[in-house]
Amino acid sequence: MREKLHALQSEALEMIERVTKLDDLKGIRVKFLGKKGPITEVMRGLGQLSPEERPLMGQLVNEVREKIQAVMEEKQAALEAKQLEEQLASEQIDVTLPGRTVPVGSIHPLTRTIQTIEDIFIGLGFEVAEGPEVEMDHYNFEMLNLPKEHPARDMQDSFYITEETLLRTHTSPVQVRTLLAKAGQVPVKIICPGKVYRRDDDDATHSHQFTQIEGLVVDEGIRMSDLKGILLEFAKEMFGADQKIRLRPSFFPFTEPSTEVDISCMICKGEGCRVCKETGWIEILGAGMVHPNVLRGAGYDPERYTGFAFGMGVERVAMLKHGVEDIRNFYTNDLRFLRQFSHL
Ligand code: FA5
Repeated sequence: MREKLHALQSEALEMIERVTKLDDLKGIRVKFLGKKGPITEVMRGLGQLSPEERPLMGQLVNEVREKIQAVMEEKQAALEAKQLEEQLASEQIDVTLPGRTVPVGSIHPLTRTIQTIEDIFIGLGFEVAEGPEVEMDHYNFEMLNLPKEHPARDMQDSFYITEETLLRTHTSPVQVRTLLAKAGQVPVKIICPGKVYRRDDDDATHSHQFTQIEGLVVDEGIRMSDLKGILLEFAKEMFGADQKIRLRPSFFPFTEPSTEVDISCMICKGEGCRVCKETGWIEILGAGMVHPNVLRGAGYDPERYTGFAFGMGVERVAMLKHGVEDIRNFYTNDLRFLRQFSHL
């Protein structure tokens, strides 16, 4: 038994000496010191020895086991150190390499235009309101003095979802929603940006889906001159101090009197071009004094309160501001176009 133990020790030490991988070292541990290994077997057999031999052999087994264990631990520490060294060498970082550039997106020019317009009106004391894009006929038309079968409904060719719901054709239903929510309180002074939808044929200045910003002011003593003053102030802040606006008489069922507002064309400086259809002016919004029927319908006494409202096309404003000749550029997501606005 003594010789067998010495032979086992030499065999184990020799194998440990030769091993180069941590996993193999684990295998050797199991082979020699595991539950089914030869050392455990010898320990189990100790009971069959004579009482004189038992303590001597017991001591020897322990010595052999401790020796193997000690050498093994030493080897394990050496192999782990070597592995760490190799890992560090292979993962070495060259800090002098140039960094990788991460492409950063930018805000869409229409979103930026909305933000700029919002900032201007917030500066003039307006609050920002919101309304749904899927709207009820009731708010989109009826409460705006456009009963069913009213011929002026043809001014805005609509996408109906059911007989009573449609994609809103303008942001004006938010006027009604705001007045109802305010329940007769004044002053009302809001703008509302949002997407609107019309069955218009797409061309350089028209899109079937576009963006409007509605404005509404209601209080005692609001006059047409307040509307003109606010819009001129907006035009100057948006386009420059020497900017001109032009009011043309128009018709909207929800305002009386009504007007369409043009801004001098910035692309051709009034000379006439494709965008302004050779007129030197470009229409950016419709406006007027809120019709008494609209005020009354929303619970405001038109004898006491008056107001003005406007609805502007954000794309038209962005086109003028940045000299964009075709509205479709905003929707085709050509990065070469969009990148021109990344600094805004
Ligand atoms: C209206 O939508 C009215 N709700 C505006 C209004 C509000 C009048 C409050 C009075 C009081 P209009 O259909 O003209 O009006 O559209 C308003 C603006 O939206 C236009 O001046 C134009 O700048 C823009 N616009 C209209 N149709 C299109 C289109 N298909 N594509 C891009 N912009 C458009």
